[in-house]
Amino acid sequence: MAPETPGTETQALSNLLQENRRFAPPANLAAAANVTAAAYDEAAADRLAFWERAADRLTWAKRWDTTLEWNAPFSKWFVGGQLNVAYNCVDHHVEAGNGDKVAYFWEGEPGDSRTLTYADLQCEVNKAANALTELGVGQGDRVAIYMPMIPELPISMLACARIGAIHSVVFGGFSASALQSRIEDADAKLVITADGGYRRGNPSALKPTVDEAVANTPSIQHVLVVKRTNQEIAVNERDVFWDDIVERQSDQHVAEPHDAEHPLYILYTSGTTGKPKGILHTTGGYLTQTAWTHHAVFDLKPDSDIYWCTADIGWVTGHSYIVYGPLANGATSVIYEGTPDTPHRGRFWELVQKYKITILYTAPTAIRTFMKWGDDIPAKYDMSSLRILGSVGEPINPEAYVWYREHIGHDRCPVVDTWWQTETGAIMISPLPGVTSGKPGAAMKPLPGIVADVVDDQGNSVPNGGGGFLVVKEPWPSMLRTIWGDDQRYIDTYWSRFDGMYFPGDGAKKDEDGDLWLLGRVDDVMLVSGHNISTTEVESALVSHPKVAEAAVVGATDPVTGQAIVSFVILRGTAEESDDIATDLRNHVAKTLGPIAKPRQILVVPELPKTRSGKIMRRLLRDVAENRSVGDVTTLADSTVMNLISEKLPSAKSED
Ligand code: 6R9
Repeated sequence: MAPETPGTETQALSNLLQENRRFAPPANLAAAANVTAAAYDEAAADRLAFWERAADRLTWAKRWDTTLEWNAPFSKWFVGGQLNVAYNCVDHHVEAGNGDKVAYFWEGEPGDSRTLTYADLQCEVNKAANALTELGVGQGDRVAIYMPMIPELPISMLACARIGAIHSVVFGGFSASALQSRIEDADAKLVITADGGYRRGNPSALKPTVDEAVANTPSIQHVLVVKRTNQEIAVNERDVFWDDIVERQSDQHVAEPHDAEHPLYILYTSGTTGKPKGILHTTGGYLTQTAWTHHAVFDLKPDSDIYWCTADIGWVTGHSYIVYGPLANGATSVIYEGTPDTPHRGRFWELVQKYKITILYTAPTAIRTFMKWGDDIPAKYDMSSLRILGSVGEPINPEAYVWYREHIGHDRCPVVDTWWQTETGAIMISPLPGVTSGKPGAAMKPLPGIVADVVDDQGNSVPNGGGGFLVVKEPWPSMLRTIWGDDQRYIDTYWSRFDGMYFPGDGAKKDEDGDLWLLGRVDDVMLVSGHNISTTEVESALVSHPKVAEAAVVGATDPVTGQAIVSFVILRGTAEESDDIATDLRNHVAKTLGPIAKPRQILVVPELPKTRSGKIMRRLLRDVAENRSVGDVTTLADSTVMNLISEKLPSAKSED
């Protein structure tokens, strides 16, 4: 574990954290698993044949001629094939005799609920598809969707998919200018929205934001409005109400097949800088990989599982693992409209108990929040239905993983840490719950059919025990096809750092067994006395202290070491802030990772700045650590957080 000599290593990231805990798959789960270890060998023997078998799980109107056409970095999958995504997600299950099966148990934040069977979903999607056609939306047209987490959101997405219109879902927390720029970039014809949704106990308006955005977007012909909260809204000439136009449509609609490479949706990612990128996903490859990974990674048994992904549908996790993957597999899912603390901090566990949820997929940020709120809250609920737990969005700290296993999974449920991105469309690196002996904090291995590696800055594969850049070396079915309207930016952003390899922008390491650990965005890596140290490892070391619930670290300019590590920590519910906490934590990190990783400064803060999808925004913390005025906070979930943190500065506990 001794740090390498500065300057001599070719690897890009130090490997500091040691983790020896292992969790083998439960025997009964392994014995009945959808996917076994054989899948790795099968995919290694013939990768394209493996993906062909995955594609054959879907219903094709016309089978493809060529599995992959690869004109690097542009791919086409299942070329010549035709299928309809909405048919696969809905009609197929009704025709198979499962019309009465529940597709979605929907729970509103105020406690209202709706149950939609596959037959109900078919009627609703057909009516919405007919309404879109009446509104002049046709194949290839773009539809912006700006909605709360209500059933009309997946219904709208499926209606677009059905008629071959391209949806662009914009997260309901974004501002009018963010919505406007996304409408403009995609040149959308229609916006689908709602008067508002419920958040933190109150109706929260959406329609005024749409009105503001579309005042300047001449491409928008209509705004289709669902009434959710019945709050008062301005009504403009181009507005059409869902109740008026959708409800009077026929519930019959013939789903025409679309080309396998027909665009399915655009989803914008902001990244760290610049104009948002419109990530483009297409039809056949995307549905193949979302459906297969949902079947494999969550071991979904459509007849007995109740599956809940807590993400917002406005993010890729919701697209792939609330809408397309689960529906293609005929799953029964739960959708929840609101926040985990409304009306009380046990709301998630109340839902697990109420719906007897068997598979739960959530984010490390949520898990750390639950740790902070205290173990006693989940302990009040019956969680015995759970059998698999998933994590996505950020590296999961080993301590958060172990807490999740113990306090939510009662040591019975494997935890699958799933690495992927908006750009990859579907899960790429993850344990398989019936195969892998999990290590807390590790995403373990690329899934069968995925070829990923860790390379040094020259693009050479690092040996086991080494750290560097994560890359994907072969095309995969659900990969982004381009950035909407900007092929050159697609090439520059993802394919120019390493020749012939996809570079996602994340750091990673291979441990002694060759298993993969994600180490955060390479933009966040700290350079301390010549060592590249990942934020993830230091944060995980801090979270492994019994008093710490959450931590964020950044590198701040330092006259002696180049950069020095500055840590922001949130204490657990039970922990008291004491005078020696900073010394304690600094020593704890030094003991866990080595003296090189010892933070210069520890700040105890009440909150951390996060994006609306829960990722920590270290850029803003760097501003605080370097005493600059804080930069652009428009993508923060709560813009007041930075004031709370800055107030803590004078009392900064620094030692040397
Ligand atoms: C699905 C999603 C992608 C970025 C990605 C990485 C981080 C996601 C992770 C993870 C470590 C995991 N990320 N899952 N890091 N372990 N299991 O989150 O998509 O919003 O596009 O973010 O999130 O940094 O590059 P997206």
